[in-house]
Amino acid sequence: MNKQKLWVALAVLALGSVSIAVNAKDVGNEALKAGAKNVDRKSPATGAVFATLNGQAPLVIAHRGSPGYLPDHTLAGYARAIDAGADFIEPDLVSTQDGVLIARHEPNLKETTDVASHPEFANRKRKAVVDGREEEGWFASDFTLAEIKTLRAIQPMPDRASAYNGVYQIPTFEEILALREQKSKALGREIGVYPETKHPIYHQQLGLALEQPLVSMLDKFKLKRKDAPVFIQSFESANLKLLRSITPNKLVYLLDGTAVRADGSIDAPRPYDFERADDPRTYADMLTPQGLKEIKTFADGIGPWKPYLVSWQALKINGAGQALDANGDQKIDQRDMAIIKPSTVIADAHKAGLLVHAYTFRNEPRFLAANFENNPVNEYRLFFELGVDGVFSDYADTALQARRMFIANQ
Ligand SMILES: [Ca+2]
Ligand SMILES: [Ca+2]
Repeated sequence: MNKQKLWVALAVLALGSVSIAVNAKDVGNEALKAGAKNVDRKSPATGAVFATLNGQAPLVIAHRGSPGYLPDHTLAGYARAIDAGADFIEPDLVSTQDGVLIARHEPNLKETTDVASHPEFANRKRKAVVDGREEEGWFASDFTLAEIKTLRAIQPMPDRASAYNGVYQIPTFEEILALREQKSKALGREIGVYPETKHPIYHQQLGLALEQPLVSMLDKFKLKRKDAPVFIQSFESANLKLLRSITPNKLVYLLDGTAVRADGSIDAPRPYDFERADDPRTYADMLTPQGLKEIKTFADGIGPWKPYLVSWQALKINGAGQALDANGDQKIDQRDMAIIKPSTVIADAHKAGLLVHAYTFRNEPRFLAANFENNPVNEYRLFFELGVDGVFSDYADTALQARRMFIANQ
């Protein structure tokens, strides 16, 4: 079935209440071919074989360390990714009560630490509003670093190995930079660090702003310079603009999405700083050529959610246009989706002079569209062909293997 026929089928379907299944290969392989065909792999700047902004090989960024194998954001996880060959390690930063930057994906410690099993902290459990949304748990800003150090990291994803739960401490940003320095010396290569300021406005409101402590710590390790192997990332542009005024480090604007609809369109939220400032624009608005031009005034690159580059549509939908279980495994996930033709975001961003580092690449089949046939290497290959400048991966080893294969097959 060609794409036009698929759309007709979906349109007809929307009127009735029956469901329809289409073959992932019919839809996705067409998209894969379109991706490869539309890209001139040779960089006009360097004549190199990559269609990246600078013509160099795409970076492998060890997203949260090695979360596919060890609990997120642990020194052991970062070290494992470095030993596998990752170019960058990626700590998410939140603040303790005493103003120390630690690596956690959320200010709420509930999902990624064993805090719930510490009776001495039972009375710290409370509700808090993070970026306008109320949640309950234990919040890093209620704990001193000394108290945080009595906790241990746990794996938040139930289908990933839990064998190392309770083993590792929560690292500080300082410890991570020390590890980076030591490993760079030992391995004879400069390992990059890619810190993310989590919920910048939330931290500013607590009187625990992340920006200055982050820059001061980079300075302490002689990394406060434009050519340092550092990218600072944020989902808010307001604090990137602030960072621009206090450090020469390279900055990356992250662009989030809420969901991909069954038809492949993306439900794009507003950045929290835009919400606060009554700016009506969404992340999708910032990915137009005009939005990208604006981003270039305060950042060196963008970190978009993957579907903004290559989206997907449901292989089977119901009369209400909702995705159904297409492969019959009683679950609805990526395996029930087929990728569609790539967007022009990478080309548009490159035209604006911006790097494109896409997130998040994962090995588990439930995160892989049907066309990739349960093989994450196929997904990396498509994004490398499209000219992505870097990939945030939960499995740096697989991303590196995919990069080696991509280079070998040139
Ligand atoms: Ca992150
Ligand atoms: Ca399914």
